[in-house]
Amino acid sequence: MAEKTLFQRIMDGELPGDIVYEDEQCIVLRDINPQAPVHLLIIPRKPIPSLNEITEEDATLVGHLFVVARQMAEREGIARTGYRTVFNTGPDAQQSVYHLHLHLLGGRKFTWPPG
Ligand code: DGP
Repeated sequence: MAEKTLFQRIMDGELPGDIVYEDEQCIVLRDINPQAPVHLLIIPRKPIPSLNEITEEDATLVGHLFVVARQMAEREGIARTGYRTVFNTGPDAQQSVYHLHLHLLGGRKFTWPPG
């Protein structure tokens, strides 16, 4: 069997994690290495490695991750000022954990294009 990802181990209670929200489909953690005053990771319970592996069957789940991102943005007080949602996919995008996760970043002004 493939080794569990870090996020799977946090979800299974084997490692500590600052879980700020959870439901049947996903959990939300504070990023351990925040890149903005608000930096949350919205992680589906289903262990999909990256956006490269999603299928039509995952469409509702991926939509749910964005609904949760919107709710978290409101809860964190960044909905009005703005925020960024990011899926890093693969080596060029610096994906480091191969369990799909949506970054929600806010609380500061970002530049475009991203680095
Ligand atoms: P990515 O590079 O897109 O695969 O993002 C992985 C993120 O996971 C990165 O921003 C750092 C974060 N991270 C790594 N280890 C841990 C951990 O043990 N706990 C939490 N909460 N976040 C972690």
